[in-house]
Amino acid sequence: MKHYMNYNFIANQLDQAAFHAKSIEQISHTQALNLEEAYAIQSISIGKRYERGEMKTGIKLGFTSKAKMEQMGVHDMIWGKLTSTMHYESGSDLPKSKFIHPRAEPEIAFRISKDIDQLLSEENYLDYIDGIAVAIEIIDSRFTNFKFSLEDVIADNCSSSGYIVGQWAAPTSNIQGLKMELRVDNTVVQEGNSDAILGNPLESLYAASRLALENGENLLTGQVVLAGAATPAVYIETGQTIEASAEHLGKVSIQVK
Ligand code: OOG
Ligand code: MG
Repeated sequence: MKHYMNYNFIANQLDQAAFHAKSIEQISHTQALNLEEAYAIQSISIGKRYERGEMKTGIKLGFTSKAKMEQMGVHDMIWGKLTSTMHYESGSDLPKSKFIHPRAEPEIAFRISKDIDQLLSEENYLDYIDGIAVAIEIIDSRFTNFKFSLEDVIADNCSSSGYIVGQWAAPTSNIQGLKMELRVDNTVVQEGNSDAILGNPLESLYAASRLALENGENLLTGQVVLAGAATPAVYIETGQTIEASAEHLGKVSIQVK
């Protein structure tokens, strides 16, 4: 019980930091957490969003590419939840004031067409997915200076704060070896390849199904899986237009207002 109270306190701090766009000190500076505790805090913290009426819209994987692991100095795959208030339409405005120090990164998204009730693999994923798209993820660590340990960032719902999905394509299109780019005001600021994501972004989808099943986390029809960034993330500023593209899948963009 004592532990639970403590988790709740931290979960509330993280939730309020996100809600008010005000950073907090890293948890690991004052308290040691293990991975299990970090995910428990994440779950309580996101529960507070659900209580306010936000709905779960999917899950995101993080650190599925070497580029991201190296940028952030961590070494393991992580996962967090996406909610309805994190979703922005392509071409719309992203209000910078809702974020602390947002960064953008180019991703691949999958749309679920049938509630996931088994491990996905090459053999069965087409029964569960009806769309693949290029996406922008907006990450915004709730920790000062965007600095964290693996456990910190997990407790913080893996920095999830926004996502924008491009036009859905049929899931049969090959998504290996796609050139991916991130542009700020039409200048390429990051270039990568979809293979940077676990060798093939589909591996991220399979991992998402495994993590969801292992953790009793539903992945339901209409929800989205973000596979993780193919390149390091970049800080974004008011006035900028941010665009991500993936060969064959097209483009997606947002204006920072
Ligand atoms: C954590 C989130 C990582 C990704 O795509 O690798 C992530 C962070 O970098 O703040 O979303
Ligand atoms: Mg990401």
